[in-house]
Amino acid sequence: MNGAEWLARALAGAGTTHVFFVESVLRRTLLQLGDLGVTHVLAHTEKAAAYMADGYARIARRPGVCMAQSVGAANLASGLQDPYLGRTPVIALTGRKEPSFQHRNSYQEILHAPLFAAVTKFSTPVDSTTELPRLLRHAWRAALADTPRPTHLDFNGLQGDVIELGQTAEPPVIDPEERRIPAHRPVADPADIERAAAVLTSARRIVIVAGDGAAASQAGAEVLALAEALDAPVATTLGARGLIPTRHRLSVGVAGSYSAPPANRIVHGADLVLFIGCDTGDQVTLNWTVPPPNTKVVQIDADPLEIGRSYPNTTGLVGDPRATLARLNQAVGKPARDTGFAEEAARIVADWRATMTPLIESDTVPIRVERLCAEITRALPSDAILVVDTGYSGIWTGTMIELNGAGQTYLRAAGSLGWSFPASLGAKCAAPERKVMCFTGDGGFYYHLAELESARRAGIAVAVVVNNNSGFGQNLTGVRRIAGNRPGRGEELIRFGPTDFTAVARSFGVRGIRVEQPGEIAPALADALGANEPVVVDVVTDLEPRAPEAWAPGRN
Ligand SMILES: Cc1ncc(C[n+]2csc(CCOP(=O)(O)OP(=O)(O)O)c2C)c(N)n1
Repeated sequence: MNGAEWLARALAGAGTTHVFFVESVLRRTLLQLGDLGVTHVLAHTEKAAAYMADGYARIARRPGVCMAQSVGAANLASGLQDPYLGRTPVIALTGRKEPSFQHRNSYQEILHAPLFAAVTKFSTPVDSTTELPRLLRHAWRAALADTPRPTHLDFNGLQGDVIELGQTAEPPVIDPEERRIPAHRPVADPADIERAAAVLTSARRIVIVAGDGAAASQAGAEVLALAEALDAPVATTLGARGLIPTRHRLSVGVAGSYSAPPANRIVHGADLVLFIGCDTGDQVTLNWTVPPPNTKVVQIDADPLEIGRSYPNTTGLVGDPRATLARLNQAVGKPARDTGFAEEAARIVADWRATMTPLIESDTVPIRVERLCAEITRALPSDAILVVDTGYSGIWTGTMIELNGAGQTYLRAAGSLGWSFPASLGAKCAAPERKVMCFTGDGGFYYHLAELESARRAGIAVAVVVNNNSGFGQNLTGVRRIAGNRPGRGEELIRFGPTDFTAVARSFGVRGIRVEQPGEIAPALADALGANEPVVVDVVTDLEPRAPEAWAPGRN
């Protein structure tokens, strides 16, 4: 068969239900995919197509595929930064002009390899169709292996057409076993498990910090079982928000720089920290101050390179978090525990929650974001997917929205402003039966407004909640710090709007609901979540209120 048919059959056979692209690329393949029942979602920018594939992959737990022609490759590569940092298996397919066009000032084309080097685990040209099966299988395997991350195939032909037209005799199969994230579940060495169990049971003030790797491993039940056995409070990374029920007596919330005060205070007060599938990077550790650098650590990670990366005093367990925890839980058993630390942690959390109650219940106008978050908690169905943007959108939702730890999924941007709206569209494609809500600031929403048209055309029913405060709210604090205290100075760097996003939505044929009064939030959310079409809920808020601020060592 020709390369187009091979590729379409191989992708469909691997369980791919949607691909995301910008014309003009792999036209024959896309038509074949359509014939095989795979939906091709035409996006308006390559970056959005990459984000859609990212959201898709995280929910489908299989690689997400995005495509662009040669001139779109740079845009597509820029969209891979977030899945690279977020550890998502996205497979990028690009066209590249034929060898006879190289090194002679070709129109529209620069070297692709350097663009993809920083944002992929594996990137290679595909020069002939006979090489396509081997290289796609490798790109697929590499995207899923160990730490999942994007991979890239650069097809011969401006639109990949040379590869589409050539012939291959290989069967159109990527992997005889359909693999999902995590592709493998190795269990740590039994001797290491016994050693870790002994270290854990002999420590008194233990805190668990569960990370995105624990979420990817779907280790929530095992984390909770160990926490209960050890009476250990559980903090999470932002990406693992909702791994355990956020209202559980042992849940202390998100730790690090995007957090409310309790978690950092409690992690900092521990004698021993158990990191589970957690990268110990600057965000979750508040620049390696929470916990302090010489803290005693036990760490479970599928990637041996992560063990002790930032905390040298570490006992390591190399293995899949869920599979390894299942054994560790057996080894730990039900030891007698001093419940003092867990009780102290619960008091810190309860005291903080009490300070938030008036804001959560606030009836003031402009609407308080704490109130908006509380209404979202009430509105989210028990199996909803919440996709959130970076910056304040991450902090507000990660500190103020409660999740049930049993069916609800929280996806967050790994740092790129604007990621959440296209990613939420991909997430909905992967789980049409679940309700998907996107939470974004107006600054984030502006990036990919054009995808409102894609959502309407493709019938992707996402409820988009815009925290519309007419500016880059998160940056107000930083701008003031630089500009000094003169009223208004520096605000021109971060203010824009006001914009009525319901009018914007309507112009794309999408329904919008404007919310200006607190009492209007609940009916608007119910309406948007109940709809079988995309709906924009434009919530008018104020730039001024500050999101919860992380506790840092040395602070009261
Ligand atoms: C691609 C990119 N550019 C810039 C930033 C820096 N940044 C982080 S949050 C933020 C402001 C977010 O504003 P908005 O989405 O309106 O949310 P708000 O803070 O107002 O709630 C900016 C500019 C970023 N994270 N990503």
